Amino acid sequence: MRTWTPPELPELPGRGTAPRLYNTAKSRLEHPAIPDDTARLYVCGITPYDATHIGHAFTYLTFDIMQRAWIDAGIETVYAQNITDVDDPLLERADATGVDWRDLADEQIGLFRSDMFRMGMIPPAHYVAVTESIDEIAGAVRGLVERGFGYRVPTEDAEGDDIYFDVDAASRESQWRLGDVAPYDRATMRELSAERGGDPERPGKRDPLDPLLWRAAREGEPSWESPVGRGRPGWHVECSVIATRALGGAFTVQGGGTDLIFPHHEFTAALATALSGTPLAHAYCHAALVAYQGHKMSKSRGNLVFVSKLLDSGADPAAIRLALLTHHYRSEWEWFDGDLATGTRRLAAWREGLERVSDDPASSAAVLAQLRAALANDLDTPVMLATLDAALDRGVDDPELLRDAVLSLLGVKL
Ligand code: 5CA
Ligand code: ZN
Repeated sequence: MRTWTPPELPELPGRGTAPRLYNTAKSRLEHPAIPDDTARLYVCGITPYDATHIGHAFTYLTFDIMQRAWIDAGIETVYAQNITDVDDPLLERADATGVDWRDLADEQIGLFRSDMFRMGMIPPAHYVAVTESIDEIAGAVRGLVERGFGYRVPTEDAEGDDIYFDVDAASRESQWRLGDVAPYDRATMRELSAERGGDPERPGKRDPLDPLLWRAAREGEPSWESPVGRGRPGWHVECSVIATRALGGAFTVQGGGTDLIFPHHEFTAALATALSGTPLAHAYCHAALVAYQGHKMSKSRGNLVFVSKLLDSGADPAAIRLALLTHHYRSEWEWFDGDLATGTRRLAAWREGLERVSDDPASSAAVLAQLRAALANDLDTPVMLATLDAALDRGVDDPELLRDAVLSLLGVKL
């Protein structure tokens, strides 16, 4: 899929260090392996309807900042992202609004692309829609069945069978174990599975947690002919296939919001490992969920604040970035309508600070070193913002250097 024009990334003198990151799978901070000095990052992309809300923006900004940290440390990055452009909630929305699901997806992908461009996000090198990858995904489902990790469940409302992943077989016969990614007990997993697209109650499954690999064609639903029957892919196998085709196995970071830890990232890892014998990623990093009006900002609840609406009403993208970067990516927080004004005030103060003539200016080189240290410490953007507040309040000796540093490391144009 077409992406968007990359932002300007000025080169800075010297070098940062590769960031220490919190790996959900290990529940600890670590430096994920970066073989060949190339960090490979996969971030789960949107299901294209109701995009782009502030929660989405916070997640994509987290991984934009992660890449800026790697780039500043002299590490090459390869970034891949998918688009879940055929999925139950998208189809339901298209039905409910009388729009063709493809038109809804296209329109929303266009809107997301324009939001990402306006927000100055680094675009993925591989931007792949599920509908562009059906053959490869169906091939992977066939491979899983052939290896004894997939089984058929008869359907009442379709001609063919649905196909499920056998969690127990994979736990016994592959390198993956249930819980390798998600630090939850089984009861929690079962609850989350029911909440997040799984079907623990479905009769005929070997284990309630077994996730869908292939859904046989139903009347009125999109479907494709394939070696595993006519139908469409399940969610997790889509990301396993798109990620490993773009980045290979054992890539650096698999990312997304914390709502994807289970079942999605647990099972994308399981399926990729069962298929290839190689773990999916070294680290699994997650952005905390943004709330609004007391609840997680979510399409299903409808409590959404759209980036495009803020931008169209005149918000400076740099002010939106600052409003988001006030929060560390691992702290849950709630968006308040006054947050944009706070970001706008900070941006104005920084712009003024760059012009300030001071007889005791802060050293821009020293500030850059502090910014790099905070960035390397699990992307500590609140500390970076506080550092800049103090320095720009005082005035700096080399405004050009600081302007470049803020643009390069935070994507904030002063
Ligand atoms: N298409 C799937 C991933 S394969 C999906 O989750 N799509 S999504 O449109 O629902 O979300 C896109 C990304 O935004 C995901 O990484 C998700 O974890 C993240 N996200 C969704 N809601 C929020 C929120 N309220 N706060 C932070 N991140 C969120
Ligand atoms: Zn995904």
